[in-house]
Amino acid sequence: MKFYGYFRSSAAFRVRIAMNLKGITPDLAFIHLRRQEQTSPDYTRINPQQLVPTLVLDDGTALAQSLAILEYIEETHPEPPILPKDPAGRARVRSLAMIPACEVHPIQNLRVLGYLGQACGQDEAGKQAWARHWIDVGFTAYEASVAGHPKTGRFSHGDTPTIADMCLVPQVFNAKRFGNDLAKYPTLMRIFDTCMAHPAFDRAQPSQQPDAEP
Ligand SMILES: N[C@@H](CCC(=O)N[C@@H](CS)C(=O)NCC(=O)O)C(=O)O
Repeated sequence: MKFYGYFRSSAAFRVRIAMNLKGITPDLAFIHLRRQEQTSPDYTRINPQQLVPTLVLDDGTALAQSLAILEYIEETHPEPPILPKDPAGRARVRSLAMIPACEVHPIQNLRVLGYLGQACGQDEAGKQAWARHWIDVGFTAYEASVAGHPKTGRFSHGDTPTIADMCLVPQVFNAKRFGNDLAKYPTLMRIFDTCMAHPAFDRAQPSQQPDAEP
């Protein structure tokens, strides 16, 4: 298998965590997003969405979209599980995962912030305020969903990492970059700290990647 990622990509970070947990060690390819390598003809042939990550299987099948890749990994490498066994638990985990993955990350993505600047005249401060706002909206919902919930454990759901944690943690890294006040989210941050003490999360963080830059 070959994994196309970028050290600072949140979506690639999610998949790196799952691969670390499950002991999957693909070949690595690095797509430099700031240099727009995602729009090159070669990469566009692999991933017409021009986004990372992409996981290319040994038979050449290219899988795009981190949530789809996480589900593929779970189905093909079931141990340790990253989704609960019960349908309601799985639905809760997917629903939590979708807060950062669907409600926050897509609207503070590189190309969206770029468009805000180029087409809407926003300066750097304006773009950062936009990102902080939507992170706050998502994190307020996440905090309310996990704080005091009977299914919340050491992690977002129970005492082992799930897809929800894999989507949450990279979003917290983004929030730190944008300067959000994270003290407003004590349960979310308690879960983040638990995750980052886990080697699978720690080894997946941007600074630990071979293509990391200061
Ligand atoms: N929903 C996609 C999001 C992928 C995505 O937005 N990737 C970002 C990096 S985190 C990217 O490739 N951005 C390139 C760009 O904005 O041009 C997924 O979960 O895989």
